[in-house]
Amino acid sequence: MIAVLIGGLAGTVAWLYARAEVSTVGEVDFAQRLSVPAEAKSRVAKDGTRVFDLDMRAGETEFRPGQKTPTWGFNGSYLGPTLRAERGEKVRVNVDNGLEEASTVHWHGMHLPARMDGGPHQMVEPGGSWSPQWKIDQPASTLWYHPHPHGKTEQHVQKGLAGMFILDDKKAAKLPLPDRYGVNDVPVMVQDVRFDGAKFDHGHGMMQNTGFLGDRTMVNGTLAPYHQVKDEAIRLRLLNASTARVYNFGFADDRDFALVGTDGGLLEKPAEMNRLKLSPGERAEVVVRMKPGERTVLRSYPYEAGDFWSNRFGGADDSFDVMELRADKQLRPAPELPDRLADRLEVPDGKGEIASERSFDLQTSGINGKPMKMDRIDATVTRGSTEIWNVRNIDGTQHNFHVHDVQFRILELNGRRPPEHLRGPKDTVFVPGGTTVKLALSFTGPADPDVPYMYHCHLLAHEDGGMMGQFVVVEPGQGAGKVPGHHDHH
Ligand SMILES: [Cu+2]
Repeated sequence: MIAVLIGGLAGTVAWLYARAEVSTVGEVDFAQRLSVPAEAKSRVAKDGTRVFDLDMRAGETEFRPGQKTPTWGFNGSYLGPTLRAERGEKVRVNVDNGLEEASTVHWHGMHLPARMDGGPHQMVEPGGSWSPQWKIDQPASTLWYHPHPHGKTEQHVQKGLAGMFILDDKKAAKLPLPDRYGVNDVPVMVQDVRFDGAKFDHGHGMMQNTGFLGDRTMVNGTLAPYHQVKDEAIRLRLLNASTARVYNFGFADDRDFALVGTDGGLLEKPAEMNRLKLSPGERAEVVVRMKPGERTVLRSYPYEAGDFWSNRFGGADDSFDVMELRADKQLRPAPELPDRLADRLEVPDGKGEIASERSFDLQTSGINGKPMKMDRIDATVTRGSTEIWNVRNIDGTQHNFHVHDVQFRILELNGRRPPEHLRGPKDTVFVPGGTTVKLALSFTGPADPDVPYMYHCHLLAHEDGGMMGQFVVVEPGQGAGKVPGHHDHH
């Protein structure tokens, strides 16, 4: 009897194991032109502030002909326009919530005051509005925006609420990098999806401990996309906008590409590579060179996630044909990349005074053994100080770590200097099983003892489940204030 049960269980596990691997390699027809999100319209107010309008709304999107999928979007039915501003500008975004439930808009990667951050303490009620404003004070970079309501972030992002926020600066604008938006400087927001008839199927698979894993990918909301390339070099602004899936990008012909930027801006110098891993929330700017008339496919390859179990049930064995690049018969010439992109990175190198060294142990059940609590401040940091944060995966499940408000430098990965793709400014870092990262972060303020910023796992089901903590930035000698436990949106 027991033997039959065990045999049956083993059979079920074997069946689930075989079924868990997903591949779309060689199966995608690339029949749809890549959709490029519009650049958001803005106006400049009398005081010089650049003003954007974003409204969250429900709608329907025809990803496949004749199939209307219920979705959410900003200023449209799915995803949102690309916001764009320059360093030194003041910006304001008028956010209107046209949904039937409360949500928020978080500016991922942005350095800004805590009450403008759009975390779970800045809920926007249905029919309500919110107008955060701040001054852009960080280098040119590829940031993004998405909701951050506590416990519901996965659902709100999956329904379609996400968009890019590109920052420019005068130094970066002078570099010979491809910069024609949508032509040779292209947002590539990658999401995995699964359909159940016309609808999205957001169910988590059996034994999948990282959250939702889809069976196919979209770029900017386009299934099976191709992009027509008109220049010898094209810059792709890669964003992993998936809720749990990690991508290991490369090209089907294994060509090299140049990594020029990470989450928070340009690297000191371009780095040639043929694989690049991005966990949810991470970005990378890469420049790919093309020859006239050729085609190549952006692919996601299997990677090592730690153990056998994570590899199969965490999606690391999966592979996807993500997007095809099709070069015109004649291409506009593009200059070689410069040897240097930035004089110095605006992230601390860990060599100056360190005010505090902290540990963050990651487990699905919570960070440092505690699930998120809205009225508990987990860390109080002093404005103007630099800290070292040691982040450790202690449960073997794949996680990553995202810190609001700051860009950090990864000093060490498992005790060693990190590889090139982790040497730029970062706000999110992949921390698979058995991994420790040592980060240097500077908190430049402003101080606000009453409103916290978040740090959390950006695998959204983990974040929603409590893998999140809160920190406040205070003036020297000041303590943390009181943070409300509940938002008043009943
Ligand atoms: Cu996690």
